[in-house]
Amino acid sequence: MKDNQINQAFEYAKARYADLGIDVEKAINQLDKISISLHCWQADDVKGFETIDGDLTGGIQATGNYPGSSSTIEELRADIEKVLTLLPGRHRLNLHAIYGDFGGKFVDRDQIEPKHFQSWIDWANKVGVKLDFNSTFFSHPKSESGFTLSNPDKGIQSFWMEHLRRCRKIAAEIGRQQGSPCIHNIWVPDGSKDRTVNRLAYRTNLKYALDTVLAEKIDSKYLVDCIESKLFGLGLESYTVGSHEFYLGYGAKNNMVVTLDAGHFHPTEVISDKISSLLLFVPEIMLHVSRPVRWDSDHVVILDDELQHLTQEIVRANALDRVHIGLDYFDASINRIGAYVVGVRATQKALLQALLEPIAKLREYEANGQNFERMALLEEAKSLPWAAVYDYYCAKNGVTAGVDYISEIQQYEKEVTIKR
Ligand code: RNT
Ligand code: ZN
Repeated sequence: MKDNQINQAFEYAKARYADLGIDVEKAINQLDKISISLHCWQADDVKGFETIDGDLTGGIQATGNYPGSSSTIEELRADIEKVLTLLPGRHRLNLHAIYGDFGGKFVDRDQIEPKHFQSWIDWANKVGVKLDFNSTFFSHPKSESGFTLSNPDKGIQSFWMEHLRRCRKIAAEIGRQQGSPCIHNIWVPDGSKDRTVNRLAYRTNLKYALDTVLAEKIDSKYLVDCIESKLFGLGLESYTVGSHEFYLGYGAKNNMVVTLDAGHFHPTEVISDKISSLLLFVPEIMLHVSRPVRWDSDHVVILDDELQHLTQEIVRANALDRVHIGLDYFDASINRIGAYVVGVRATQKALLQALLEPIAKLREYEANGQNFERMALLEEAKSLPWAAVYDYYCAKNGVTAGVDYISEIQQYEKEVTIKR
């Protein structure tokens, strides 16, 4: 896009919004403060860098075989650096424990240490991103029975408890070195394909494992743990130990951050409506912004209605400082750099629209019982020139605006990823 087009459109947008009493510069400044946590696993279809090759398990699946996936730490870092050049704002990178720098050696999950992530910390510091972390309870022989932390076999359960313990230490060390708490997400795939007669037993085991490991207090200056529920997984359709009720109860009781993954609920159930409830009962929320499509919970995020409802709920609740926004999807059927950029930009656009909402007027209408007026203004707000504000925000940050990032990604594909 040409600079003068961007500027002209922005001036027009600014005036249109000013007529509604909205300050676009303020909205841009608010948007600029929101760091989105990019999931490292879109770059390589959730493979990671453990030396033992195995399939992706745990009821999740990346379908497609588009060429150019990263397969080394260097390639993955280069891809993320490329992605960051195409995004306005400062963002975070969300690592999984299997993405450690293991130096070509096999290091089992109950043996990992902060030193395996030191090169990540150094890299992140160099490129100016903060890191978040996830323990990895899938794609491992000891998770094949379907049960990790909830396993009735004490040996297997304690193996995973040790993994969790070590992941918390690693995340805390990341947080200490980066001077910003590292958010550590706990998701276990535990569940069963068919009906179980031991629902309570597995949940009791999971609660015991979490209670025991989380009892080891770590300063929240360094580490913030969060817990993620799910409805079902592939091959784990009948029962999930860590259900929504389980973790909502656990989080409310223990004052913990709860993770809401947009793809982990019934097809017509949405996480946007959960924000205002959870905010009353848990300290903070972590989001895994994703896009469910039928059985899959992890399609690339696009600017759809639910994404807009989600960001509207966060902004309307004045909760930007209590909701952490991370992405979680994996699509192996398209250019993976493109998948990141589309998802982050969609999320930013949804946030910007929410920040530009004429909320005072809308609330005034609602208080007066003027429901037609509320509906009409909500409808009009959808087509206000927010895209011009986003393009301007990109340009101001020295980032390609509009469709131009498509050719930049094609170029990177030609020069880098296709040669892998
Ligand atoms: C799985 C969960 C979980 C994973 C990542 C890889 O359904 O959403 O967050 O996607 O940990
Ligand atoms: Zn998730």
